[in-house]
Amino acid sequence: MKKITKYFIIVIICVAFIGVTIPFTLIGFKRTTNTPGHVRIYVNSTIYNSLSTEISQYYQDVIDQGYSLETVNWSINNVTALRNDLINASNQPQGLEGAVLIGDLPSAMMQYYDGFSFKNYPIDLYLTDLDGEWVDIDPSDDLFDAHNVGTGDIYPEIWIGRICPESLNNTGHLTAYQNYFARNHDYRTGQLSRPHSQLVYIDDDWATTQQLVDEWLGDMTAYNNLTNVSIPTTTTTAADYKNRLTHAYEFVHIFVHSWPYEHLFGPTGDGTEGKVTYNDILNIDTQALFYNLFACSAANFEYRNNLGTQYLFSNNTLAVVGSSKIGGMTMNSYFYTPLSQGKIFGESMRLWYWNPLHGPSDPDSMGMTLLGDPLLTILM
Ligand SMILES: [Ca+2]
Ligand SMILES: [Ca+2]
Ligand SMILES: [Ca+2]
Repeated sequence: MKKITKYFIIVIICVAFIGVTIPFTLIGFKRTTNTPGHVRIYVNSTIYNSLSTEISQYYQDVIDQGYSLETVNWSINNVTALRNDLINASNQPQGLEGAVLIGDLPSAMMQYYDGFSFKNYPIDLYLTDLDGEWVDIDPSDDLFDAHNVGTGDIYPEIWIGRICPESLNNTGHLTAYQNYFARNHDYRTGQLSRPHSQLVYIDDDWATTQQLVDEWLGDMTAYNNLTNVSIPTTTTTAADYKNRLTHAYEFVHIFVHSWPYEHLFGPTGDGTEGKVTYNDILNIDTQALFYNLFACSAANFEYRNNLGTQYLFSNNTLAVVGSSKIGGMTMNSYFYTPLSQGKIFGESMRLWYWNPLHGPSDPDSMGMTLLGDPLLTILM
């Protein structure tokens, strides 16, 4: 019951903030295996040669992890072609566990009505649900309008993660790629590590009662060493959060109202307790390796200078989970428990989508996105 209570509180907050309504349905939970499978690494052809050293090292690191894989030099700017390639790969005898997208690779765009107007957002569920049906009622706009069971189901069969700094205009892209793969290798070889700990930072509207805070914390099942910052016992502000970004947590999970390019602290997202902009993330010496942003639209990776991409290509970051639209991750244990068992980020995210309340039929889940290397674990 408590999950449902939490759900309604979140719905009330979101309705008050942006005026949407959210249905939910009960679904089953899918099981999976632990054996490393087959992976495809797509690299945008425009950066393939300049990143050949980094790609070679990464390829070897993933082989060492036990996966079989192939690298694809990709040049078609058409997301349907990319999905068809994934479907074709999944139908081969070796199957397909997931894909890593390096560089500016195409994404599907979805349209929805938020109660005031139509909004668009990039939807990577299009590339992971390989047997569901995606409907574009008016194909001339290239915006999907509906997602149905089709001949399969609406749940993801595979996972993907994107590694692309090219939406940032304050960062050199080639250097950003090179630095990212350097620290990725460092993490995999034990040269980059943090105390196994998590900061859970909960701004006002997700911390209205201690019971609600306790429910959020109860779902943070990947770490025993939790630091919780939430009202009423502490003060949650932009200044305090920016300070804590310089502390050596392994994982930061934040709940805060946001636009794609800034966090807005304070009740209703009015920003009265300060803002954290994408330039702040660039300029702060951020220490964490992983982020989960319960921060509307922060992971809209098609948006210029979006926060999710800025976090990913800041100092030490390896992976960022967030939403490309209104919404964020609820029922977090379905993500964190697989992580705590050593499952990779991509598979943990895929399993989260199979949770019984907030899977792909929940509009607040449809924008959930993984930025960074989906093959990492928190136990490497
Ligand atoms: Ca359309
Ligand atoms: Ca499916
Ligand atoms: Ca606050």
